[in-house]
Amino acid sequence: MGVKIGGQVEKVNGKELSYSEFVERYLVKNQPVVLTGLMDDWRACKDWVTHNAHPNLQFFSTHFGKSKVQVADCGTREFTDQKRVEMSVSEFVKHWLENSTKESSDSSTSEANGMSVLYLKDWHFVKTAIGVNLLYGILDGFTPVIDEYQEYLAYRTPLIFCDDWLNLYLDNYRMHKDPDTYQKDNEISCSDYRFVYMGAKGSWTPLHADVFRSYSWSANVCGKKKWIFLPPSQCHLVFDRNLKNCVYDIFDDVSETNFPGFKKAIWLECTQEQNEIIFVPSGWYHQVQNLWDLLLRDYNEAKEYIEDLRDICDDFEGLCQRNLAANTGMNFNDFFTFVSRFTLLNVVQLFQLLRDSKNPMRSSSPIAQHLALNLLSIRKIVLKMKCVVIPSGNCKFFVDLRETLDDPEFLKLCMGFSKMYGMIHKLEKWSCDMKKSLMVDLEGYSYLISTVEDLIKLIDYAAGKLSNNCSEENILLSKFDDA
Ligand SMILES: O=C(O)CCC(=O)C(=O)O
Repeated sequence: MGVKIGGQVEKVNGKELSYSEFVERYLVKNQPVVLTGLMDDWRACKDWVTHNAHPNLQFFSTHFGKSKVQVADCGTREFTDQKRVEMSVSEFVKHWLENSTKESSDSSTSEANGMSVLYLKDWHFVKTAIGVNLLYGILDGFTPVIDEYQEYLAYRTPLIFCDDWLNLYLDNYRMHKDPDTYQKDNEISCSDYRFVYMGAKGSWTPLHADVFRSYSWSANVCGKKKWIFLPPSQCHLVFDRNLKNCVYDIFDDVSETNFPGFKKAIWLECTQEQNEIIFVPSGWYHQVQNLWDLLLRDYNEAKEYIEDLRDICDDFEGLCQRNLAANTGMNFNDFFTFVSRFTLLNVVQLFQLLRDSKNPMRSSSPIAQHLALNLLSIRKIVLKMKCVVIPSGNCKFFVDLRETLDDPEFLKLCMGFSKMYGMIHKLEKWSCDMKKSLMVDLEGYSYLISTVEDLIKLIDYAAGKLSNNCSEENILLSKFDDA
């Protein structure tokens, strides 16, 4: 069954796109785009690529050879993903070089030779570049690499992608500490969402939408990639009749009986060239094929199995929550804490702005609009969480606003958040005395957030404050009313 391509993803010069244009044209409309011109000064583009535009595998072996990484075997399916194995970067590079030699000597593909195409995935490069060097420095009694790579900034996040709550949060808080699996500083299980991917021609990623239905961006440092996208409005078409199993490989022979909607799907396509960045909007399903060597960044059966487990398991919900945390980095409780803290961050910054009497435009300034829009988006998500029934024994949400304000980790998060928003909106010296802000503005307010309703109440309280300070034309407030 062929794949119907309805169009190409738009390509624009990132240097000529302002933050507000990006927000208006792509982020709010939730549309993909390829951006050029945003990687000019990246160290990765220099160090990781040879002068004849091949991946500099030697560089990786020499500098990160001992780093442990996850590698997907692209020829072997395991549940909804490819089978993963763990190996060192040196082992991965060795496999790559052996395969490419065989391929060029007999001019057939490695898969035809029965060799698997391996794809290094989800390498937490930013977090581990430091950790790895510290670790090996200690083990080997060897230090030069530490000094070099503690400072190693492989790339600079383009301004339009700086508003990144997940990574900001994970830089300040460790997400999920499951006592059974938690290993401090384990470079494979460390949680952040800044990955390097590295794979030879023929490596690929099965159809999926991104974790937490977040949006993401992906920069191609070397080689060429083909992306195929399906908008959220058509996602039901790649699921089976029960909306449970999703198509794994859209280029495989997809069974019409199992996936009756598949042939109706209309896809967007794009070839991502070297030094281009792709914006992957929220909830869009995508499949990715590597066309050259590059670097970057059944449920039905399972259902019966799950029902069996439910019967024999003493703490089925607890097990589900542990699995959720193991697979996505957050369980329901972690996610609630995450959104509660970000609600507080946005509220603090908004109150600070409203109090700034020197700025008469304060409530309609771009930064206030941005913060209000954030709160509005959180509110919509939290409203959906109201419908999720989690037995109370397994889900004790609890954020004490007063305690949070005394928490040095939260203070660091708040400073990072202020800095990020100051940068995005080009405000010099934008900072916020968060404790003062909240102590004054939340006086008399209940400090405990233990339910979804408490969080909605806090957001509405902030919206109320905003409306007292707002000019009539503030359209954001009317959106709160509609929410
Ligand atoms: O580049 C790839 O192979 C996959 C990237 C991807 O799908 C993602 O980051 O969500």
